[in-house]
Amino acid sequence: LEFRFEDIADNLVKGRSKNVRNLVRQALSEGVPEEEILKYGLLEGMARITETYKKGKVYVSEVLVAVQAMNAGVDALERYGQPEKPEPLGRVVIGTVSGDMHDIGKNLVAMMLRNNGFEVYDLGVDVTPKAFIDKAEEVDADIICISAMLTTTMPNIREVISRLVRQKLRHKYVVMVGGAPVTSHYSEKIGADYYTSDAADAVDVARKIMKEKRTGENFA
Ligand code: B12
Repeated sequence: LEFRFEDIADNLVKGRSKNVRNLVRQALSEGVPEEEILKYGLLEGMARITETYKKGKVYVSEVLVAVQAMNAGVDALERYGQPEKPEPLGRVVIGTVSGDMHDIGKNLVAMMLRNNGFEVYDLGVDVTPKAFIDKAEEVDADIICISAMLTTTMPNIREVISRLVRQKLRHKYVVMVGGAPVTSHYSEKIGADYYTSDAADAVDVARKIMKEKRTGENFA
């Protein structure tokens, strides 16, 4: 059977994880670029379920099974990544802030970074400032990526930064922030280093950060 993006989106909306996983694998084996599978298949499906949810036409439980199917698809994409892993481009600690359970966007950022040569430590959701920092110290991270999806949890990004400052560790890490309610203005206001609006930009910025870091070290 010929592969169609439509089938991925459709199965995602219906929460059919197994079908989504198989379709993603099929697409990959047929050489369909990862970004296209993500954009026209998985994200298209997410956009549709979000739309119907907003109109009150489906229950949260149905959104949750769709989210599971989304994660199954992302997982299939991720496992396809190159097996021979050379020296990582950089180390990233990523998570969603305290009180916040949203992880789809954060997972995408983690996956894209991983598939682009970064070593990624994903702490999951509801991550305390202490947990972010302890992990960064433990793995000698270069970048701390913080996600927040609610206006009520967005201030918790600032808590991570304040704690870094208090522990006199702010200079050691580049802080990149994102999530639906976050803006570049807010990012600046709370003293983060970078804001990016999507996973692809996050990769570009992370690459740039590492390039600057290496150049800096050469001159130091
Ligand atoms: C799916 C969803 C849920 C799922 C989450 C499942 C999961 N595992 O993630 C469930 C049903 C559990 C849920 C619960 C809630 N939700 Co909700 N949810 C959404 C929804 C529909 C989609 C979010 C999503 O995944 N989008 C797809 C991804 C790909 O996009 P993204 O997350 O924005 O990520 C991209 C960028 O933002 C960026 N990015 C994200 N993180 C990071 C991090 C870094 C470092 C970088 C660089 C970039 C980056 O890159 C990503 C990829 O390109 C949004 C609506 C919306 N329009 O956003 C509401 C939404 C976020 N939820 C909302 C609310 C209110 C809630 C609840 C409080 C509802 C309730 N009354 O119970 C609870 C809160 C639970 C909690 N404590 O966290 C509101 C938030 C309003 C606000 N301004 O605060 C929204 C906006 C819906 C709305 N319009 O009311 N939700």
